[in-house]
Formats: sequence, structure tokens, C-alpha cells
Amino acid sequence: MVQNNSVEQWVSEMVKLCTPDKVVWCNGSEEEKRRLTKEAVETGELIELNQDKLPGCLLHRTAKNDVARTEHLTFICTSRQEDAGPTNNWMSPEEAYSKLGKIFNGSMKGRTMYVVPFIMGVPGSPFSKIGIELTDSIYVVLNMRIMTRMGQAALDELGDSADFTKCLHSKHELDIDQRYICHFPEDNTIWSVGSGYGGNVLLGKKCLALRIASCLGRKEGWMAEHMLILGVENPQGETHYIAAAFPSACGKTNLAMLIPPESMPGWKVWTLGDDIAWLRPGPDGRLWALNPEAGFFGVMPGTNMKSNPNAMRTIQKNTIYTNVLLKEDGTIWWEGHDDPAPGRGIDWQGQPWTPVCGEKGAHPNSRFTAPVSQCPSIASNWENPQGVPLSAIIFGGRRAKLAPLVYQSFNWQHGTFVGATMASETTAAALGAQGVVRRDPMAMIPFCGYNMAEYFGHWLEMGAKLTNPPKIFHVNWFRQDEDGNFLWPGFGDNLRVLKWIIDRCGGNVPAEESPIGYLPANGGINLEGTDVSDEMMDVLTYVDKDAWYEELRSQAEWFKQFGYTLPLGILKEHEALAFRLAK
Ligand code: OXD
Ligand code: MN
Repeated sequence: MVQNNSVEQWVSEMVKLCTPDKVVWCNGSEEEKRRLTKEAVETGELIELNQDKLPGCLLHRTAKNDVARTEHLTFICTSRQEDAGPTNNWMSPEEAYSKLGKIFNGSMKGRTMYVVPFIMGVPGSPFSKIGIELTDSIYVVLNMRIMTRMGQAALDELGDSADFTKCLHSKHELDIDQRYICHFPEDNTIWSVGSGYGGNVLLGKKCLALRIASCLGRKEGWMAEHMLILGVENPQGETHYIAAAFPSACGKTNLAMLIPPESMPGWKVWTLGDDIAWLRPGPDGRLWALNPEAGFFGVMPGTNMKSNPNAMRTIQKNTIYTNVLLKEDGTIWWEGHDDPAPGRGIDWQGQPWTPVCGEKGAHPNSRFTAPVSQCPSIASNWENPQGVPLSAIIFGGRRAKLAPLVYQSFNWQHGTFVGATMASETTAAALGAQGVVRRDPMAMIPFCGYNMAEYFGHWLEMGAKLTNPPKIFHVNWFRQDEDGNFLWPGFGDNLRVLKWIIDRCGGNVPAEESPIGYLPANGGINLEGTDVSDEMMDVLTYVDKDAWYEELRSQAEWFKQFGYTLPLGILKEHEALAFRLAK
């Protein structure tokens, strides 16, 4: 099956290290899926759900201490520490190979090593990259089968080239004290050990398509971003494409699958991706975007027919659920489901559960893995090998105060600064305190594979190459009033803001200039059919100068860690904001 010396040689080295009893090369066939599913169901790694109600669906429970990405155990391993930068954990490649090598040594004894070739991107696309993941987890193989184009197609695409990302994963003991997720950009290699949680072990996703890809993009003149991609079609049938970066669990999947409100007839939203966008300048001077993934790995709690009907319809078949509640009829439930809590069930920890037991039935970071192709709002061109041209880029965060509903940056450099100063309240997608405001530039703080100051520099350089760059905006769906009530209805009504953004891109609506950027002019956002009063809109678009002075100070404090490496363009924008606020 394989005629690639580099692949064979690397696999045999890793076999020597991990000493599995058996090595199975995955070809991605249906027969292989059936065989692996049967085996995992027999061992209890997966639970088959009610096949009449949820055909092809499975449930998996992770270890209790292994429910989210572990950022403190995630490392960028470069020869020089400054190449990883101050925002990443760093280990030297020697230390990492030696430390993890000891853990991997013999880690697959008594187990099977699966060889999983995969494509991030579309076969034949200039965007695409090949990876090969070696893993001892069938759960990982079956998830990779959904999340990527996996199997023989990837080996065919690779041919006899040695240009692939070497991804090694072992569950080992699922012991948090022996858990590491290490990236070696200089060797195009990822080693992950001791975890079974998706974000740590589906190595095509965060590890390759963001951390390693961001390094490749910098070298090769493109960008790997933590962004959804959607198309907005107006009643005249014209579609504009938008990419948007929000931190984990801040509504990227919901926005990507938005259903227009009834009061906006003729408008349509098309989904192209919900988590990762690879961006390249096109020959037309525009920025083109492609979703390198083939599946969604979405957050379960809060997903329902109001928040995201398209996601609900996507996950009715061929879906792997992780850490949700199992009901007696073999279907599932999670907090925020449309159905009321069942009288009893088995919770995500495998324990008997009732609504009054005081525990969550589903883990707050429980997930679904489902094929993108099953999404009812999937764009017909989502697999276009060239991607789609972007009209706008949106940055956003979860901020109770400060950031207005929407504003437009003055130009690419200012937009890069807006992205570089993004901040958001933390969520359950990563282990650690929740609800704390942290800086998360471009939503990439956990995912940038190199020095973030240089990453900002790369953004500025990319902008200089684009003769027709997308316009850059910032949104905040989460602004609250003094009593902690959300001011903006969100969900489908977010299309009103997208419409304003598209109108701005076409120069079709006036805006008000403010110190932080262009704001919607009075009446600029259509509120017909909402409960949002003009007074609420005033609060939603209010720029509180005192709060922005405080923000300016906090930005300066945060930037200090980069010292002289912070690009001049970012410093200039910081000064310009101070100047505009003082005016
Ligand atoms: C994700 C994340 O799973 O950002 O997409 O954590
Ligand atoms: Mn994400």
C-alpha cells in the first residue's frame, strides 16, 4: 500500500520506540470504519447509541482529568526560546525528545499502532498539507476519519515526497503527570502523549492546522488562523465571504451556521468552516480562505434548535459524541438541550445521574464530531481547491463591558492592532479558571506556533502584499447592561451586524468616526423585528473614554513582554489610539 521510503522509515523508527503488538495502516474505507467501530464497542472505548434514532452515532467518555485542552502542558520546542516567544511554553527539542521519548518508550506494548495518513485541505489544492498520525486510540482514528480527508487519498496526494507532518500520539496511561503536547516546527513534527481529549490528540486540528501551519505559513507567505468562514448571500443573489476569529467556545460554530431572522427575507448564510481558516493572497490581490478540516468538533452544551438548528440537524447521524449524558433509550442529552432533563441517565463520568443529583449530566466542554458535508447550510463551493475571496475579517470576544457591538478599523494596520489587542472572558474549552478576561490576540494565543510579536509582523507583511485586502471589523455579542443582562439578542439577529459589515465593504452605508474606529451611524443597523430599542443601541455602540484609557494602559502592559520585538506598526497604532482618545 505504501511506496514512500520516508514514511516507511519514520513509521518503523516509531514502531521501535513504542513497540506496539501490531501495526495497522488505515485506508479510510467503510469496511475499516465498521471493523474499528465494532472493536471499540466491544472493548467499551465507544458506546453504540440508539441506531434507529441516531444512525451511525457513538458515545465516548474521556478520563475525568482529560476533558479539555491542557495549555500548561502544551509546548513549542524550538532551538532558541525566543522563536517560541513569551506567550508560549517552551522546551528545547533535545529535552522534549528525551523526556517524551522515555514516556513513549514501550507505550504501545499490548496495543495496536494505527497509521493514519490525512490531508488538511482539499485534494489537489495549493493550500493542502499532508500529515500522518500514529496513534494507539481507535477513538482518534474514527475522529480523524471525520475531521480530515483520511486514508489512501492522503498517501496518493503525498506520492514519494517527504513533505509531511510527523504526528505521534499515545494515550499511554492517560496520566496528567505524564501528559505533554509538544510541537517541533523545525522538524515538522508533533508528539502528544498521555491524553485522549480531542484538542490534544486529533493532531491535524489545533496542532497541525494552527500551531505547525502558522509556522509554515510564515515561511511560505500565507496564514493559518483560528477563524470560521461563512458566505452571506443577499436577496439579489450576491455572496460575500467573511472569516471571523473568536476564542474557543465563543460562538464560532453558531455564527458559521446562522439562520437569518424572519424579518430579513431573501438573505442566506452559507457555512464553509467553523474553526480554522487557511488564508492565501490570490493573483487578484484579494485574500482567499479555505477550511482545511472536513468535520466539526463542536461544543455540545447550549446547542439547541434556537441557538443552532443547523448544528442540531448536522449531528443526527454519523456523529461521535464525547462526554454527554446517556439516556435510558440509548439517545443522549446535554445541558441546554431543547428537551427537558430526563428523569435519569448515565452522566459523562459513567455514573447514574438524576436532575437533582447536583452534578452536570454532560461535561461543560462535551463535544460532537460530525462531517461538515452533513450541515444543511453547507456552501456548494466549500471544497473549492482555491478557497473563497474574503470581503471582511471579523475579530470578536466575550466582553461584558467596553467593546461595542461592532466597529470597523480604519485600515489593515489598524485592523491588525485591533486583532492584536483582542481580549475575552475564558471558557471551559481549556482547563483553568473561567470567566476571567485574558488577552487573546486573533484568538490565537493558545495556537500560534511561534513568537507572537513576529506573528503580528507577519500580519502586517501580508497586508502589504494585498492590493484589495478584506476590511477588518470587531464585534462583541456579549455586552451587558448594569444588571448583567445581555443587550444584544445574538444568534440569527447577528446577521443584522453582518449586513452592516457587508454594506461597509461595498461603501453603501455611512458610519460615525470614533477614536476606536467607525461605528454604525444612527439607524445604520436594521432593528426591525427585534426588541432592541434605540436607547439600547446607544449603549451597545457607546465608547466609554475612561474605560478605553484603562484599556490603553492594559494593552501597553501586555505588550511589554515583547520588548523591542513588537512591530513598529503595532506601536504606532497604540500611540494613534491614545492620540485620538485625547483629542
Ligand atoms: C476548539 C477549541 O476545540 O478552540 O475548537 O478549543
Ligand atoms: Mn477552536
